[in-house]
Amino acid sequence: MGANGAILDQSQLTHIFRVFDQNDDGQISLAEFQTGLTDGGINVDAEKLQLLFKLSDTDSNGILDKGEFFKFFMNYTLCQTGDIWDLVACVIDLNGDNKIQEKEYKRAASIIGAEGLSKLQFNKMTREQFAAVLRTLK
Ligand SMILES: [Ca+2]
Ligand SMILES: [Ca+2]
Repeated sequence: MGANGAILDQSQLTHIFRVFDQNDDGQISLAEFQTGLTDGGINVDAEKLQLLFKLSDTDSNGILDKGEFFKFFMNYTLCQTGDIWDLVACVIDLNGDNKIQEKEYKRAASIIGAEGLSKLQFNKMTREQFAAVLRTLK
């Protein structure tokens, strides 16, 4: 797929943000996130949506602000052709370089659950390799 085809501009992202932000408080709650994505046609269970939300909430304050949501939605747009674990791996790859650095890996492990992930030998996996690992955990 063409890299440019999936890029959304600021006004499109703002529009999508408003659609998700049902109570119009300028923040996306977990419930708004789940409703927005489910209404948008994503077909995964609430638990995985919660995982996506936590991974997207980079300052861990329990809500997504505009910046966090825009980042998530750009990843969503770019990665939705794969399965849910490709999308999760995209969200984990915070700097978007297609590799999972140790910092990104540690954050993911703390959110996903360290028991599964800590057994792995971490060695700068690519995003695709990481998605494959995530699939084996569930
Ligand atoms: Ca809201
Ligand atoms: Ca946040």
